[in-house]
Amino acid sequence: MELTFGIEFLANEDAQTLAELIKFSEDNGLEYAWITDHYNNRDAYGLLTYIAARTDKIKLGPGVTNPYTRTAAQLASAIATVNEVSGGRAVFGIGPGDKVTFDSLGIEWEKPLTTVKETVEVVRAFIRGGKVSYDGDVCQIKGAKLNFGVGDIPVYIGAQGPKMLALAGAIGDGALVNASHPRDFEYAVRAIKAGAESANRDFSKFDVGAYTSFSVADTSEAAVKAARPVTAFIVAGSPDAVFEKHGISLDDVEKVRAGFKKGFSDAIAAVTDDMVDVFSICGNPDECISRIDDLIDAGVTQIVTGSPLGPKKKAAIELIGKEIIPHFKD
Ligand code: F42
Repeated sequence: MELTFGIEFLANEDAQTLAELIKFSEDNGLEYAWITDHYNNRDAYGLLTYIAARTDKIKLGPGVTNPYTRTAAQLASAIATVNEVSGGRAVFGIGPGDKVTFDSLGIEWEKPLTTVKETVEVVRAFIRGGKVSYDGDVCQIKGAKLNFGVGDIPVYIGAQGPKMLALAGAIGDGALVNASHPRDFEYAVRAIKAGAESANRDFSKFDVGAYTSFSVADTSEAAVKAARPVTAFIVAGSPDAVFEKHGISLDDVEKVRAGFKKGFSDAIAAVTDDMVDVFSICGNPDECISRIDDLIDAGVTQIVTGSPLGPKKKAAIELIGKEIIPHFKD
C-alpha cells in the first residue's frame, strides 16, 4: 500500500477552528482527518458533519469512537450522515474506548473484543441498507433498518493489545495503533497479520495506521520543546512494560510521575530525550522523514500526525505538506 498521511485533532476546539485547520491540512496534502471521541468533548459526529460540508477531498472519521456510549444503530446513522454530507469521504474509526471515562458514567466495560466485533458487523450491515437482524452476545437486532443506506465505509480499529490487533486484522480495513516507534510496530504488524491470516484476508490491502504524537519545526530543538508536554502525559499514562521494552529507566519515569504531583512544569522538565524519541515522531523535517522511513520498514502505511504537531499548528501542517509528504510521493 502507498503511504498516506492523516492528521488527528482533539474534539476540544470549536467546529469553525477545526474546519479551518482541516481545510488547511487538505490543501497541504493530508488525506485523512481523524477526530477523537470522548463524551466530555464536543460531539465528534457533529464536528465531522460540519467539517464535511467545508472540505472537498480529505477523508473524515472519528479516531476513535466506541461501542459503549452510543448504540450500533446510532453509530451507523451518525457515520452514514458524515458519508452523505461529504460525498463518500467517511471512514469509521472504532475502538473499545477509554475505561476511566466509562467508570465515571456508570458504564460497565464488559467484553470489549466481542463488543467491538459485533458493533462493527452491525454498523456495516446498517449502512449497507436493508433490514438487519443480528443475534450476538452483546448486539441483538431484530429486523431494524436505517431509512437511508450509503454502501460501504472503511472501518479502522483502534488497537494496542494483541487480541484487539488480531481482531483488526480479521475484520478491519485498517488499524489505528497509538504508537510512534518502529519497535512497537514490529509486534503490532505481526499481530494484525496473524489476525488477517486467521480470517483468510488479504493483508496487502490493510492500512496500518501509526497514530503518533508528532512534532515538527525548522529546528530539532524547537520540535523537541513542543513535544515534551505531550510526552510527559504519555509517560505518566503508560504501563512499566512499555518502558522496559524500550530500555527507558524506570527511575527516570518515576521522576516524571513525581513531577506531576508537584506541578506540570516539573513533569515536563523530567522528560528525557529518550522518552521523546520513543513516544513521538519529532524533529526537523529531515529527522521526521528518517523516522517515517523506519516506520514504513516496520509495515506502517498511514502516518497519523497527532498532538502537538509542532510549536505552531499551521506552520507544522505547512512543513508536513511542503517538506515531508513530497519526499514520499515523488
Ligand atoms: N479512546 C477513546 O475513548 N477515544 C478516542 O478518541 C481514542 C482514540 C484512539 C486512537 C488510536 C488508538 O489506538 C486508541 C484510541 N483510543 C481512544 C483508545 C481505545 O479506545 C482503546 O482504549 C485502546 O486502543 C486500548 O485498547 P486495547 O487494544 O488495549 O484493548 C483492550 C480492550 C484490551 O485490554 N485488549 C487486550 C488485547 O489483547 O487486545 C485484552 C482483551 C481481553 O482481555 N478481552 C477479554 C478476554 O477474555 O479476552 C474479553 C473478551 C471479550 O469477549 O471481549
